[in-house]
Amino acid sequence: MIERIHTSDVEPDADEVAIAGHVHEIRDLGGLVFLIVRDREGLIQIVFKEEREPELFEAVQDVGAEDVVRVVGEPLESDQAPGGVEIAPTEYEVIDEADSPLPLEISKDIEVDLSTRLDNRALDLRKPETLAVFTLRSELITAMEEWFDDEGFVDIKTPLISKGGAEGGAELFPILYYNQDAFLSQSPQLYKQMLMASGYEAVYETGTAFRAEDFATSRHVSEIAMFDVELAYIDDHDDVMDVQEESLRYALREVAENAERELDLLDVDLEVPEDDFPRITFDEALDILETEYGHFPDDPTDLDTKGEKLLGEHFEEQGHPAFFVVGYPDEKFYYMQDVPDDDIASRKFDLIYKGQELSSGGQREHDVERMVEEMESEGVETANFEFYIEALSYGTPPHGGYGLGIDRLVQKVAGLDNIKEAIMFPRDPNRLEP
Ligand code: ATP
Ligand code: AMO
Repeated sequence: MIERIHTSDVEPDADEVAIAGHVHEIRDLGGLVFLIVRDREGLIQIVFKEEREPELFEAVQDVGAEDVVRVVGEPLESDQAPGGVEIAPTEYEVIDEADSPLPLEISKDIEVDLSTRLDNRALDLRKPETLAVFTLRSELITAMEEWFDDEGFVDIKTPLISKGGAEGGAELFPILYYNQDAFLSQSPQLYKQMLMASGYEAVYETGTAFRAEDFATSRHVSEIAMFDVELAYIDDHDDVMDVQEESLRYALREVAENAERELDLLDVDLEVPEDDFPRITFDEALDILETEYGHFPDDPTDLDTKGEKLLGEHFEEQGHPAFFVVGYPDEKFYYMQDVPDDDIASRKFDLIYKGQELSSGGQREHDVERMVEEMESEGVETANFEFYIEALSYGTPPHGGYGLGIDRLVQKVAGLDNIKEAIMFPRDPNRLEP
């Protein structure tokens, strides 16, 4: 490895250090050149003085923005340098030169539209604020996985290529699989459930789901990072919500504690929801919208974007950034348990976080006879689901689970306007590269 330390580890008055990174900024003041060098952990100032180091001073005249350089030198305390320390160089080397002009400014705080940023994503990803989003994202996923590992959940991987859709209705991307038609997976749901029948008891997957929806919103993408969970021997869907609530609280707490620098860079004051997440029925949700906001969703069986936002405001005012809506009347999917005489229409729930749906889940139907009846009444072609129906027919414990959109979680935690900012190389109906 090339010898170097991170800029954040440079202490004033330490012995000679070596750092390496991209040239973030160049300030030429005549007999004095300031280079601000950027690595993954931050920025550091290097001061080249003509009088003190004439040869290096001469060499640095040719430096360009975003060149990759390595500098060896003595760290000195300095009030005017970012981080309070600067380096007086004894060695300076350009490792690789950057072409110029750059299609996107990295160091200057210029508003650039999202589409230009995404067209030049590799450069945009260099910006400290963009990097902060992905450091935060990594922290969130690691924390989430840590919680499930500690609780004894099994880390699984389900196939991304399948013969049919998980939920039938949603749009699928067709692919050619050797000489037969297949689809990109829309959800690991059926496989998670099969694993419950197989006795795995509690599983999680950090995976990918594909949705061929034709959207133009700030919260939809075609390739989604999905955090899926399934657990067996539940009493009811409240057990599933408990798991989701505790794991999310833990992940947010970890990020609040470990990603202070990133939250600062993004100007986010992250509130960890320590109180129980409110759990309201769908009818109660409609009631709040109607009486408090005079809002009636167009489709009375679903919450619309505005409805979610208004409910988000309602609960945020009471100190609850996250809450569950339980029992959607339109979503008695064949796999959702529909308990006779239950006061809850179906055992499905959504988690709304900061005014946006973050996850969907519920208690599943584990009684195969009832499920097949439901499928037939919904007009689902049971022949396409033989593998699933069969897997569940040899004894299946009561179970439930959910899928959480990781990109939406990152979007909300990092305070981003658009979900695509939370994805390194996002896919939407109009974007297939980079
Ligand atoms: P899921 O599809 O998993 O339920 P979702 O958040 O996409 O998650 P939807 O029920 O599809 O949930 O959509 C929720 C809301 O998002 C809709 O009520 C609608 O207001 C809005 N929405 C969805 N698709 C579009 C679209 N193409 N254009 C504008 N708004 C949309
Ligand atoms: P659902 O279809 O609601 O549920 O998806 C779960 C969560 O995934 C996210 N999501 C999306 N994010 C970005 N762009 C999209 N196009 C998109 N579609 C969905 C949302 C959503 O809440 N099988 C069930 C889960 C389960 O019950 O286990 C499912 O996939 O955050």
